[in-house]
Amino acid sequence: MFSKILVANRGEIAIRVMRACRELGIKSVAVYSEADKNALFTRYADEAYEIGKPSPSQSYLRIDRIIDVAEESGAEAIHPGYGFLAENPGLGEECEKHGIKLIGPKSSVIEAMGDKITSKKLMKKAGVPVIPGTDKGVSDPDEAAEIADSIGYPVIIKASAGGGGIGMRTVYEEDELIRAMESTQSVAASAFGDPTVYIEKYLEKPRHIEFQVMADEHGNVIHLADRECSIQRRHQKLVEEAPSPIMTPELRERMGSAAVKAAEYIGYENAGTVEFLYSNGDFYFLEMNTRIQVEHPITEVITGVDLVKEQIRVASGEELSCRQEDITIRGHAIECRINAEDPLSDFAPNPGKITGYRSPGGIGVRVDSGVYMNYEIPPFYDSMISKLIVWGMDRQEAINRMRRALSEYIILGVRTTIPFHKAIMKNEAFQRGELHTHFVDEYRRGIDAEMQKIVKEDQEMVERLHSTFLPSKKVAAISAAIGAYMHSRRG
Ligand code: MV4
Repeated sequence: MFSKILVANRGEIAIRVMRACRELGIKSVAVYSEADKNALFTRYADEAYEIGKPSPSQSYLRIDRIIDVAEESGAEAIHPGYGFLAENPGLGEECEKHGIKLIGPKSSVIEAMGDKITSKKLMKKAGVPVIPGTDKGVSDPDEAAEIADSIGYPVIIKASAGGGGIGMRTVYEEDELIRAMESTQSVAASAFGDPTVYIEKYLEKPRHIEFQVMADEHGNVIHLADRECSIQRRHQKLVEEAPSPIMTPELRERMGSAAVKAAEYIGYENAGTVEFLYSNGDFYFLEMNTRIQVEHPITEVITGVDLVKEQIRVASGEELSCRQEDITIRGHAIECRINAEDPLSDFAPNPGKITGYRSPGGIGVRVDSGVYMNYEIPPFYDSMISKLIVWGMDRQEAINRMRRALSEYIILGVRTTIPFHKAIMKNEAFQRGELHTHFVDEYRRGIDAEMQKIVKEDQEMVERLHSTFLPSKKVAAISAAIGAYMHSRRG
């Protein structure tokens, strides 16, 4: 087992990884940008090193500096978290050159899954269902028209180097096809430096259902069930739940076996996610994410498996701590991503100082967060500041518990997505589990109206809170100082 791990990330995920390290008796090393001097994760780490300017390209993406810190501090392994370098094959290659273990799959596998045509081809060969269409680049307009005709409109043009929704266009009739191809090619060329596009049948209102997989370096692969991530906006997930409301033991068996087959076929190691689109009873491979994901806690909550500890164990060469038969699902979990964004102004980022903070608790509630009272959220990074995760015996209890936890959550000083989540939890279609990837667009008017009401009530509440509990600035300053101290205390 490793004795020291460098965490090449920031915010809540850096803390999540360091928590696993601490439980395993492993020292943790933080690397941080100038903008993150006062961030919680730099205090939580056993050692912390500044590596550059706020801009990610000058700090969190600097493979050379991160490797230097690993060598200087004597870290034997690097955990990349999600985002930043997590799916950059270059990090693994450099680690290998310096005799450092990267906690993740092999670079060649990350690279193969990063190219959508390559991954689709591999999955088809592995016998995993893929969306009808091509698994090769298409550039000839006549050929494109023929393909679209044979699969039937609507179709979708996708960039092979794309992902996360950039470089995609839907086409409803032949007239639009050529123009859509040209525009997708040019977007792909400028965004990814690769103009290759392919064509698929467009599924109109699919569900996004993904499977967590875990593989060791001895050929053992298991899945840890499903998550439904259909509640998203502009390809940013907002609410995730496990299991999917439509899952049955039979469907889980079929989709889970496909996910395991996918991972086995490509020689996968460590934690990964196989994404599917589900439509009208059928499911199709979409993408594979070769990292630990933001929403991993809901899987931990229903399976009881600590995925980050498991990542560290298998990276050190140990076998998986459990077999497929040992994985059982208990109850239901929901995660709400709390972003410093104004949901009433088109989710505009709203960084700034957190002037008041009180996180929810009680039975079945987990908060994974990187913030504390009086912390200033820097404007340079993504706006997620906290994840609120709840568990219930069933979906209804989880929803009720999430509503209760959201009502306890106090964040002052910045606008957050909490009102959006309160509105979603109250939405009747959500409560019925009628989810699809266009849910937020479809119910936008109702959600907006509900949010207006909630924000107004919250403002009145804050005014009452100030007049009853915080009559003087001094009291607020003292409680802020205690809060910051408690959060930065070492174990
Ligand atoms: C699709 C699709 C419908 N049909 N492919 C969006 C992200 C990108 N990586 C793949 N995406 C989609 N591909 C076909 N053939 C709908 C989407 C899609 C989507 C997928 C997952 C989660 C959210 C989404 C939101 C809009 C569109």
